[in-house]
Amino acid sequence: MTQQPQAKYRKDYTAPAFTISHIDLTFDLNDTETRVIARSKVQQNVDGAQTLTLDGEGMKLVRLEVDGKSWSNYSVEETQLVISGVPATFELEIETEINPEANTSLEGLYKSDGAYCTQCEAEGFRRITYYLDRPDVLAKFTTKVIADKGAYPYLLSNGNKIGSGDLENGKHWVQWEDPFAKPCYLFALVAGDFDCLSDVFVTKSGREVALEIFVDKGNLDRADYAMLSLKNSMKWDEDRFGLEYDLDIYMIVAVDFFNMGAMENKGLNVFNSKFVLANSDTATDADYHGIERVIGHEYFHNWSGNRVTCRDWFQLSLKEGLTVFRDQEFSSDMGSRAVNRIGNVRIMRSAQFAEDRSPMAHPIRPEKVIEMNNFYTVTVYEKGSEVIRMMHTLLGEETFQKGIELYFDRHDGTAATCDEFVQAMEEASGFNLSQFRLWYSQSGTPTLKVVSDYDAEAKTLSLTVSQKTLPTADQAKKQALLIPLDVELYAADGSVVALQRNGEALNNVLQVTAEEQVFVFDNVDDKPVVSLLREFSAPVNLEYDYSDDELAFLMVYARNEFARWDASQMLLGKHIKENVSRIQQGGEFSLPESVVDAFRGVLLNKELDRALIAEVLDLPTENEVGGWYTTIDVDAIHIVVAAIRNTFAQEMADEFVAVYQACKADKYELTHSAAADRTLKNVCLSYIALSEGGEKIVAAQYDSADNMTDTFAALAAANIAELPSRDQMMQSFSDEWHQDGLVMDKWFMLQGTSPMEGALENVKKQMSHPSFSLKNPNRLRSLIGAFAQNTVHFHAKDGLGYEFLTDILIELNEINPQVASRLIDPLLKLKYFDAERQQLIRKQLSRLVEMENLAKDLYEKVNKALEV
Ligand code: B3K
Ligand code: ZN
Repeated sequence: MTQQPQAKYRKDYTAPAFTISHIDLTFDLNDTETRVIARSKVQQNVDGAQTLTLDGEGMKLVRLEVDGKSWSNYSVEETQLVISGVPATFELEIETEINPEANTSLEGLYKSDGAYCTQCEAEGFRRITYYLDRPDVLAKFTTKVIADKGAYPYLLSNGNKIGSGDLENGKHWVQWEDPFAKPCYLFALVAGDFDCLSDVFVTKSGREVALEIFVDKGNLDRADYAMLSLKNSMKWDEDRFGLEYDLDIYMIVAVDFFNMGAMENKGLNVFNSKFVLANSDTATDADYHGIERVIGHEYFHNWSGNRVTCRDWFQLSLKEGLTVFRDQEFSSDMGSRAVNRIGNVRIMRSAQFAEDRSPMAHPIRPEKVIEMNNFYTVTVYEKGSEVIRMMHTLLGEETFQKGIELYFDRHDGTAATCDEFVQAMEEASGFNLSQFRLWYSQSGTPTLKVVSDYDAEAKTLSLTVSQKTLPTADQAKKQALLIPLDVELYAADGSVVALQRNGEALNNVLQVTAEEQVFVFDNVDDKPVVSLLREFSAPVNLEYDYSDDELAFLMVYARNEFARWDASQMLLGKHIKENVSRIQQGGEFSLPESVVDAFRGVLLNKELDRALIAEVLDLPTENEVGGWYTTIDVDAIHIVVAAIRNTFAQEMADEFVAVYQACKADKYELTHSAAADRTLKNVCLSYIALSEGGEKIVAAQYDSADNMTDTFAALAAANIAELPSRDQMMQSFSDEWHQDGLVMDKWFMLQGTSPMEGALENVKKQMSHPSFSLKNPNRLRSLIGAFAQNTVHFHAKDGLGYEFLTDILIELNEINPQVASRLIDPLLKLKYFDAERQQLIRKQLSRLVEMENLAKDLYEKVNKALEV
């Protein structure tokens, strides 16, 4: 390492010395030598400033002019261009040369297969030209793109097209103008040869917006669902948030090489093709759901992110937390609210709670950052959304919307802070959010412990609620938070007991504000069953001493579907924990008949939404279970989760077959209810695969399936049950789909998560499969990322899993540090394993830390992990 990467702190924010109001860009595209001319109008922003320091990396400076004259008073440093003695207002012209073909980091301008595309968030624009690469510098952009007309018939950028023409040598040009001032992270350019799906959306005020989705040639039949989702998003944002689209055109381009899901560049979204392309032969119901979600997410950013952006990157949750909240609400309004909520909560409990326990723990508004790309996390996104959701719960939809309106009115066209968002909510509602603000600065998962006490004589129920947040890697001291706790009481016959105190009706959402607090309810005739933290009303761990009977009761009687599912999870959790300790003490696995019966009751309940039944029967992952322990016993957890799966499979074998048959459809339909049937059918299949005679049913489904959901479910069932026919099915799938990377990702994922003996050797072997490439982030995540979640094999005591991942990280450090930095996460949690495994992980992390050229991304994480 030449120079140690430096951290930046939130507290050090200062306004920029200069701002840029306009920038005119010209790109002359060439694979290895692209020329970029940037003409900017620069103004002094701090009195007396004379030195303009621009960000820039990995490019050649060709020419520098100030007010039309060559300027020599500058110095080029590794990551900056320092221009001295400049006037208060001037025009700056910079010509640079970059090499898109050599750019494997997929940040800045790069080539994805045959097309040029850009990714500028967070700090990628500085790889295109020297600029004030920070979100609080908002400029109006025009962009002229020049390229070979035959190879790149489409030349796209932000805003509206304002001119085009042909040039000599078979080249052509197109010029774009974006009327909205924006930070450079929202800049985009795409050049390529595509098929284009076009449509029109008429906004509520009657404006026509052209919609265009660009896909690789031959993929037009896979773009319809993305288009439908886009139109639904536009309509939904008008109906629910009153927000209308503002340009004449909205473009989406699908590319195969992309580091994340998608990017909300103004008027020109660039998407990972995974979140655009789908038809029933290639995509599962889960893929369709992902497309709807991500198309919505990026569209919603047009207001929450683009019209109002972030003052600095520490405020990232201002746009991401709010936009995740908006996309979650969109998915819930379009489909099943309960199933969507369950999905959100599973992510919180498995991934976000785990992040809070890791060396990378941070509040939703981080205080200290070395590499910004490391902070696009489940904490900033998902917990950020939970924080918005808590405000929604406390204020109610109507008042919340008033706050949103005030926020957008007040901050439109500017770069804002999280504090300003809360301020708008507070002003619009009159609700005091001062204690609530702590959610922005305090990291960690609070534990909410509830003890109930029923007084039969006084007919009162009291709930003693205490909260505690343990120290996290980044923050030792914690304070009491304002925690909304949604509760309901049930009488033995399942009827709801109204919450009241001194003759007054109480709200279901209790406000927990102190370390310990008692809530008393009157007129409770008999000892009730308590339903707590309904809808997961706060991102906390709940501790309450439920009996099996109470949980089984809630699985049937809780009014709210989410609460029923949650009760089933708590019941499973209790028995998983009990069995893990039994196994650790040399005992035998056992599961009471009553637990199986509770689940059987749900399976056979004809009143319930089938998608919800499927969620109840879908066991927590071994990774999620690991998160309940301070020392994770991967082997015991594996034994117990597998034993529960097997017990269910054996004890409910007939019921699974019956429900499987009942859910079968004559023909494929892409509706929420048909998808719910498929989900339940395929959960049944995963159990059927484990019981006698199951293999035949699995094979029959694989052979006769007329859609990818069913094909993949059969393959996954064979994989997890290690059926003898598994290899043959995998082979036939690969024979059919090896040309199609996106479809093969499903196959690679199964290879990565296979429980088979020799799983690691198998993963290594699949890296030479013709469809695999280390340069493609989707392939990497599917095979290598999945293997790192394959707990028993990844954490094998010989340490070879750790060594394998580290070998790959070393290679990726050069190719694509951002993706490497995502893959490393399982190695950061070393302190939760036994001494032997810790030692093995430490050895691998040391290999990384000793590298000469370790990228900032890995540097930040590895060092934090080794400090702990
Ligand atoms: N804003 C982008 C994420 C950019 C990630 C940069 N490493 C996508 C999104 O959240 O919508
Ligand atoms: Zn986002």
